[in-house]
Amino acid sequence: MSERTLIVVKPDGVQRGLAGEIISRFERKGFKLAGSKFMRVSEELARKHYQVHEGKYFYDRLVRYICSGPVLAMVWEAEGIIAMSRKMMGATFGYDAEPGTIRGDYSCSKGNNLVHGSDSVESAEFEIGLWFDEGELVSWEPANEHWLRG
Ligand code: YYY
Ligand code: MG
Repeated sequence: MSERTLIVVKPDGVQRGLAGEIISRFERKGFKLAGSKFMRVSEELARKHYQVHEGKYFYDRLVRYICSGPVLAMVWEAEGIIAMSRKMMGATFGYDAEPGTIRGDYSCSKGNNLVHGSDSVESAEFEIGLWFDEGELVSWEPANEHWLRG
């Protein structure tokens, strides 16, 4: 069963010119892109997106951070993508994320961490519905599907 996840290149990832690198890693892994948009995040969207963290000491800072510059929001698809993409992103902050992961390779910050990825099927469904309209998502068959999923 194919699964979808929301991946967002956060403002620091965009400003540092790492959007292409992050796309490239997911693309080469064999994930399928289902939608993308380059956008500014409204405070309303940020607060809803991070509602599970409401009340935590870092919540307001987190909302300010995701709204602080343009982001690249994407939906990617593959069987098991949520677990795989979380491994590829690494631990929450780059200072303790493993080398070889996106955060481990490109960040040593204790506040900015380049990328967001949904952490469960339920959160992916909630987040994709929040960020994208159904009509913005594309279903398609990559020509190399047979080699990727064999
Ligand atoms: O899913 P992930 O991004 O790895 O971490 P979460 O525990 O969901 O936290 C969301 C977001 O909050 C994280 O990307 C950075 C920020 N944050 C923080 O600023 N300080 C913390 N102690 C924990 C999380
Ligand atoms: Mg999370």
